[in-house]
Amino acid sequence: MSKLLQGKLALVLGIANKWSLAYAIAEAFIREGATLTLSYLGERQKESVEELSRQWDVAAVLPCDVTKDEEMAALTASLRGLGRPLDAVVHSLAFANRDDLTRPFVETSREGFLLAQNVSAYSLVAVARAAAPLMSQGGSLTTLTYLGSTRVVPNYNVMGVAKASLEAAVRYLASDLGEKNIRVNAISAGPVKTASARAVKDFSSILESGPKRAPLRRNTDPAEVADTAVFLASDLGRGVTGNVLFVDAGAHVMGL
Ligand code: IMJ
Repeated sequence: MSKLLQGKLALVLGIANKWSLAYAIAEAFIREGATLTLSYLGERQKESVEELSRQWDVAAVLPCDVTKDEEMAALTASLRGLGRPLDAVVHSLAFANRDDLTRPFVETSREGFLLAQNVSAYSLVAVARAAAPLMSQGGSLTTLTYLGSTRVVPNYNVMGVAKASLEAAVRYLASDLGEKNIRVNAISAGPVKTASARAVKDFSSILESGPKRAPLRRNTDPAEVADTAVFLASDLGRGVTGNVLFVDAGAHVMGL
């Protein structure tokens, strides 16, 4: 069978290590024949992303701090330098102050609120603006979200509000960019033990609920999140935009 992303150029933002959802997505994109460009945040991640990228067909490893307009402009310039159109972008990044994910939400400071919004939600708009001019043949922009955007999940707090904003941005970007045949979607993944989640208090007990509560009676596997990202980036997803797709073993449908 022909590969789903053969001949496509993709940018994946948000690989921190092998456990990142972005890493599973990069692996699946490679499996399906895509050429990758990867981004890293700061010098500390540079080495580890470059190290991980050596096993793949990677066209470029580029710096990208989504809070800096000059780095977004440099990202566009570097991608343009590759001399071929960009087909797909995966945005898999978020940040909130750790304190804001433990203290009661009502105690969130203005600064902490704006930080979470800036890195976790506005960054999708910044990435869309940086990438859209390069998607001359249309394209796909996919972000990662979580159920805490629409339901209260203990401790998710300021990230829940940022994810609500992110999901709304998905819809407005889909509306703006649709005329260029650029599709914008989010994948709402069930809990996965990534570096972002490991820091969460009682994460093990959250993972214990999957096999008991989820319709599929198990937790979410990063590989199935990645396969949905492949679908959205591929021609099979051509009619899908402005959507939030749950890849969570069905957990979101349950009332109790
Ligand atoms: C995060 C906090 C509270 C509950 C949580 C999570 N649950 C899940 C997560 C149930 C699944 C992970 N998640 C979906 C996230 O979006 C995490 C974002 C995040 C994590 C950290 C930890 C370390 C830090 N800042 C962070 N910022 C965002 O300093």
